[in-house]
Amino acid sequence: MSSVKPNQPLVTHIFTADPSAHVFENKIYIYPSHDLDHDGPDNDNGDQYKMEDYHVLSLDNFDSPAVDHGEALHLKDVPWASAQMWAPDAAYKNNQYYLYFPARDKDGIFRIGVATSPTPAGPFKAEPDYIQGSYSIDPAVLVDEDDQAYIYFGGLWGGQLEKWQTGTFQPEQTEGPPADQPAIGPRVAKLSEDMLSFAAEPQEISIIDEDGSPITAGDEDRRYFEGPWVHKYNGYYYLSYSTGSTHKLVYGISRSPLGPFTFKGTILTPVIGWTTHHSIVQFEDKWYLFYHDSSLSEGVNHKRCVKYTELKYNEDGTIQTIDPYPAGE
Ligand code: FUB
Repeated sequence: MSSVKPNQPLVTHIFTADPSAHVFENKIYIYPSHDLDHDGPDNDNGDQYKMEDYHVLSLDNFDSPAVDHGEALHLKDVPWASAQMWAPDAAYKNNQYYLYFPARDKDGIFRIGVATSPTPAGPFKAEPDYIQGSYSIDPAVLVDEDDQAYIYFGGLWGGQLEKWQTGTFQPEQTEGPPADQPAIGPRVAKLSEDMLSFAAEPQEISIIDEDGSPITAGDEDRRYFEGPWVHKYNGYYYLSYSTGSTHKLVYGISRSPLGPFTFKGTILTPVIGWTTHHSIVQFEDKWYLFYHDSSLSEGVNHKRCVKYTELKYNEDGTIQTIDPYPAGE
């Protein structure tokens, strides 16, 4: 097996997407979605993303090959779920590893579940029910320096966040707010000490511009779409996410894990394929962006591959914009 290279697929024997990377036990563990190869419909509802299981990948370091640890959790072993195991994340606390994942429940509503394992590679055992009060997709968990864990989540369109604008599920509601009104924000909830439930009701996160005005729903270059990730750098919380219809990864910063987050700029310009989704992790003295594109399938939206590249900060703490296809590579 050859060592991984920046801007190249981490693995090619399966299609992978939505990489959540963490350093556990001095290695880099990556928790991706596992894209299925099929000829079904491709639409704005995300029906093409039919995933049924998770594989955990790991790297000893950036000079080593990527190891696939095999199936870590399958849909058939999640009692409450019926379909579409989308972008997961993992966390470590209480001497245990937790895998957070969205899936449709038996009524077709996206919920977020949790599964546990004594080891970072799994296999994971799912809790019997989804996290009460959870909804939508793309969980990302930050365990803060004081050990309080926060879960961020939410996605528009197929991720159903428009349907929760009143606080209860409105199946017919597909529209977001008018273009000049504040955009729908991602959600955040404190997790309980045992990491298995919400300690408080989820709150909507506000993303504002430098003048303090909310980013509006019509501002598709900056408004939240899906795929939240929160990391800390120099005392600031960085919330990064996908803009969906404009295909960028962008970010804002805050002094609080609950926001509001002030919009700062673009991390990654558009990749091959419709979706863009990422995580940011420090390994030794460098920072890395894990992301995906559809290059391995020459552009098929639901046949994606996970990649990484180095991420650099400017002296003022802003992030340098990354071109996923640098000249000469
Ligand atoms: O992989 C399925 C969905 O596509 C994810 O949940 C979204 O973030 C997008 O990448």
